[in-house]
Amino acid sequence: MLIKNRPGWEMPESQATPEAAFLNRRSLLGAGVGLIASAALPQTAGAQAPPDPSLDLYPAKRNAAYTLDRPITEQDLAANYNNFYEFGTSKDVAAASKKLVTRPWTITVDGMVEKPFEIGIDDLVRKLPLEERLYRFRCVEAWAMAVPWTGIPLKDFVAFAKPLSAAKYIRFETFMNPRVAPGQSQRWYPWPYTEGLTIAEATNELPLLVTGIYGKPTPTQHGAPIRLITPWKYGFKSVKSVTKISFVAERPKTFWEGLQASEYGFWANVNPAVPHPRWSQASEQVLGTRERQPTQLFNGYAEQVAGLYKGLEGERLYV
Ligand SMILES: Nc1nc2c(c(=O)[nH]1)N[C@H]1C(S)=C(S)[C@@H](COP(=O)(O)O)O[C@H]1N2
Ligand SMILES: [Mo]
Repeated sequence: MLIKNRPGWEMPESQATPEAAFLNRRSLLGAGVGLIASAALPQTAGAQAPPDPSLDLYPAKRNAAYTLDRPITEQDLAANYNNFYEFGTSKDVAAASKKLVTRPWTITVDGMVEKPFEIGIDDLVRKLPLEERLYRFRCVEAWAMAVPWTGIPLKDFVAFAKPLSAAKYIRFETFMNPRVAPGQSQRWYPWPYTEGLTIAEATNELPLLVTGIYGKPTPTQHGAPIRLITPWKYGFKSVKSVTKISFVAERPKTFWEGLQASEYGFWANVNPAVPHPRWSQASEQVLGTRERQPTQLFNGYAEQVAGLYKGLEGERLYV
């Protein structure tokens, strides 16, 4: 039995007052750490890493259908306050994440599809069009941001993958390499990180397979070279650095469910009225401000997604 000082799944940052977390962040930036995280920096550890081969695709055309009710979060703030447990349980993982080598990067598509296949990231981003969207983002820890993501609408990817009608869920899996990601040596976590959506959720207009942020290929700490973004769900659903996408019949068991199912469920839809067992979800700390804003049902995206949950009222939809 492993003895641990501080179980990672307690999401320690959420125990601090949001204000304290914010002030930490400011001193961090004051020390110049923000510079390390610039999206333009090469993503391999070597000094002379080649430029990102997808650079010419940025900035992608913005989809004007998605507008914000708040200012865009400052790029350096978003890039230096991350959850990426593969590289540590603090928010300060940007530098450590630079060890992740994102080229070549192959995504395996398997399970219930007409024909399983593998595709390289650079083939994928040239096969399916990228677009930019401004989305709110809400972590289960009750901090929030608003950023311009660039990516492929997940429904376009699903059509491309040609699932069989028996497929009911999609399972996403992060890379596994403890030599690069020291957090993965901590054996009490159910690595690799996995997440899942129903096919109905995945083919809704909102989820994006994100390859870029702030008009550039995403830096490693945001989940390069490709991650999921589901803006109506708590942030832990938005799995980073995906290497495998499987179409399956059964609901997949996710990383956070494996750690603490009572606190981090499969659905994880944002709802101000349903508290996390250890804190309220009624309001959120907006990164870069001293304000708390009221949390919105489905993080403000009820119009797009509320219909997905008709008939599922017996499920734990909001944890
Ligand atoms: N593979 C992986 N994906 C992950 C996580 C993680 O630790 N590992 N953290 C999740 C959580 S809790 C949040 S809030 C978001 C944070 O995304 P950001 O760092 O780009 O803001 O990533 C999610 N995706
Ligand atoms: Mo999160």
